Amino acid sequence: MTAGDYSAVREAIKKTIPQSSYDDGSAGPVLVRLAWHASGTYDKKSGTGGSNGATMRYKLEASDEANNGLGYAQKFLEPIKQQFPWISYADLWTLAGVVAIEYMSGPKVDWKPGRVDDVDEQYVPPNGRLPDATQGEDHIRSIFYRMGFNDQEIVALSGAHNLGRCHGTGFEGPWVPNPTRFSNTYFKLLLSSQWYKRKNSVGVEQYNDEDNELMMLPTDMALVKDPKFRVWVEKYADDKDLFYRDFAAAFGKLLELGVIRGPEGKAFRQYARAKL
Ligand code: DDH
Repeated sequence: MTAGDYSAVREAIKKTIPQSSYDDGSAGPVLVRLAWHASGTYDKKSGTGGSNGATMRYKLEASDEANNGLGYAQKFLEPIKQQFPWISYADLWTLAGVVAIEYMSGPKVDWKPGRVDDVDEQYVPPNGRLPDATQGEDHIRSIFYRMGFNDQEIVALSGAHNLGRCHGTGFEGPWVPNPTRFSNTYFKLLLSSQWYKRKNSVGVEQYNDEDNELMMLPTDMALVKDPKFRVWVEKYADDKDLFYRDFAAAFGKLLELGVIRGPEGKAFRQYARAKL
């Protein structure tokens, strides 16, 4: 096995995506969420957080409530790490998100290797940097502006809720009827369905369609309530190609947040960067 053979790693990731006894028969959505949460801790002002370092391996970050359920994703990837010990966890987790999106018929997302794992525990970002689903547009903006995204990119990224479901964070259910196929259905449903605020089986408030089969989070509903976000929801509901292009660009940017690269593309260790 040649070190640096990322296409072999991609193949191994593809093989691990079908999981007959997990969720909707697919590890794909949870792998996408792992890549996102590993990256979404970035703070552009301090330059801390982000995917470099795979700091979710540390207890502090793993125990952030927002990361509930991501142990499954890490477990699915562990045999691949054993098979290809030369790849860093930080590269593996981000690559798995990219491979999963494409596998589920989403767009190709640019991905570069070079992230490193050997960061000191003191550089683990604090809890609370990921979005809280019970909140609205102001919160969404403060979280994503902190990472360096604009309104259009926020809406594009939110389209990842075409995938997967809620389970284990208090919210319940999938956003779309086919949660293992990437598409712009989420945006279409946001606009076309009637959404009713209801308490789910554990008493948490969420939005459900008439039959209680599909759901939206309060933060998802904020995208149609806020006029500046709504413009983009409408565009992406209308134009799947535009959504795919914008999603690929924004997701690629997300995975690179905080990854400062040297001349050969190798990422600097976070502690080196924090001293800059
Ligand atoms: Fe999300 N997300 N997400 N999300 N997300 C959940 C599931 C998934 C928020 C909250 C939740 C993004 C943005 C936001 C995915 C990808 C992305 C769940 C349910 C909650 C809660 C978890 C569970 O119960 O298991 C909030 C709030 C936001 C926000 O923007 C305000 C973004 C940007 C992405 C992305 O990938 C770019 C995916 C995929 C899932 C499905 C996971 C699964 O296991 O299935």
